[in-house]
Amino acid sequence: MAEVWRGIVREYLDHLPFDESDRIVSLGEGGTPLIYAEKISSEVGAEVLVKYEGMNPTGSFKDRGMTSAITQVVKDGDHTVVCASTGNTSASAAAYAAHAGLRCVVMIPQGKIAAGKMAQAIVHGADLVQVDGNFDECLDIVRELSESYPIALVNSVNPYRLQGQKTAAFEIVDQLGEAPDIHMLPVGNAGNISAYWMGFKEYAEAGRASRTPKIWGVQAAGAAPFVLGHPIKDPETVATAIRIGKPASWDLAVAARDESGGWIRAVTDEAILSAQARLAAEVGVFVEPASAAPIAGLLAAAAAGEVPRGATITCTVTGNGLKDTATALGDRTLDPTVIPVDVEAAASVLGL
Ligand code: AN7
Repeated sequence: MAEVWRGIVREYLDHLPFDESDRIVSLGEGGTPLIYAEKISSEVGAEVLVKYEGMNPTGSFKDRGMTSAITQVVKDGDHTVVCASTGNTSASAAAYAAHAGLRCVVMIPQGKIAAGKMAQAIVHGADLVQVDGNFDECLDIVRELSESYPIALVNSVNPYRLQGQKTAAFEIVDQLGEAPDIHMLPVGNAGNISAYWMGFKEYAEAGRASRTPKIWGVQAAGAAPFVLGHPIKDPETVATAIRIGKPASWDLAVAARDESGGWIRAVTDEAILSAQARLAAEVGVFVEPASAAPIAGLLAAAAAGEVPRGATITCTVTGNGLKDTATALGDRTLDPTVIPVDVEAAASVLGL
């Protein structure tokens, strides 16, 4: 019988702050595919592989950090968790809290969450509150709430979140048999870039890879505080997941960028949507807009002649496109041609 994936905490227990006796709260997250992107590879002159994190139980990479954060919450004996979110953290927190029998409270920026993500928080039974403000302001509120009330904060400022999320870097090295030359990912609140750098460094120190990759982070042009060098007040982008102006893990992300010899750049919303469409149509991988940012960044770097020929480049595509079908469809409608129950009509409409 084939071995069954047991979720990231059990699979990487030796590298995480838990042991066999802990009650591990898992939905079987991690073990996501690393998929070769053929056309994009030949276009940029490198081997490009996408780490499809939309395959996680709630459809985003957040599940890696949530299994570890909620496991620790249960261990600590807390009964309520809280988070601010642009959508994916709340979907994940709601699901893992439901599994563990905890109350989940969520603060989201009003009107700026993709429908699928909001539906997830609702069906998993979270207490959802919209704030007349942006993500950064929501995070300020939940930080204060968690200081004043017996509620555990499960945003990525909770160190157990990054512990779980670093396992994606382990998987990439396990899948390739070595670290890539370059790893690319979208940057919003900057937890994930920090977690990947920690993961790549730890695996190299443990002798599982002979080197660490350069980290290339990509932001949306209207929400690019790292590119500007300072937090911004009114972030705006079609990629609502990364509509963040005051990233919590600022120093860790800057360290990931600088220690790895990498960079953090910005791409336009137009380039993001175009990269999203290419991933869907050419690679067969449907991602949400934020997840396409690294591909857009890679294409821009290639156009500028900055992609080393033949390099192995892994790109984390962080969330599933099913969460936000409206943005992906654009002005395309859901009304394909209707025919009678008739083979001739089918052949005719297909031009066969
Ligand atoms: C699909 O859910 O911040 O740089 O509250 O959902 O670690 O913040 C989501 C972030 C990239 C950015 N791609 O990761 C939230 C939230 C997707 C995301 C990011 C997010 P970080």
